[in-house]
Amino acid sequence: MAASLRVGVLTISDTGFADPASDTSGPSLCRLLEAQPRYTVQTRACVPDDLKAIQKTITAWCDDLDLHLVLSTGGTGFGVRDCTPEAVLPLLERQTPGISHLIFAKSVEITPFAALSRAVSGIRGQTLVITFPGSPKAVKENFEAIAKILPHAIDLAR
Ligand code: MTE
Ligand code: CU1
Repeated sequence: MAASLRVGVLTISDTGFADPASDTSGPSLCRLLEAQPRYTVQTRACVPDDLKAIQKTITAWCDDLDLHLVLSTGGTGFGVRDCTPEAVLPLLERQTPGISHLIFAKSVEITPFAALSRAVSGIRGQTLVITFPGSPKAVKENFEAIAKILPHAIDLAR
């Protein structure tokens, strides 16, 4: 069997940070990953919608833990505190617009509200980083949109 793909799951949410029990997107994402034998959730965290906190965690996960994949949930919208794209973009050495487009294309087939996500994706070192919106529904739809291509994408980034 192919070696396990090590994943970090990061919830980005002021409310989730204040009350961890209110975070349903992070646990949903973990369940989706763990339902597939290839993925192991190696680390999980919740940070507020704070640029520095987001950057500190994702930088450490990519540079020190050498994860295959970092998936975040939340902070991609238009709210004043939403800063996930602004935090993640400067960390990416190469952007992967095709992955973002695929998620967007599949999502707008389901709901026009997908247009309200400013999600980004790319590669830092050997780690693929993808930002999902902050609801269990969006997380599931985003993950299903890229599930087929994800293992190959991860292989290519190594
Ligand atoms: N994408 C999918 N596939 N399904 C959804 O339900 N919700 C949208 C969008 N993307 C949604 C989606 C909504 S309503 C918002 S406001 C944005 O994601 C941003 O969400 P965020 O601020 O929680 O990251
Ligand atoms: Cu919304």
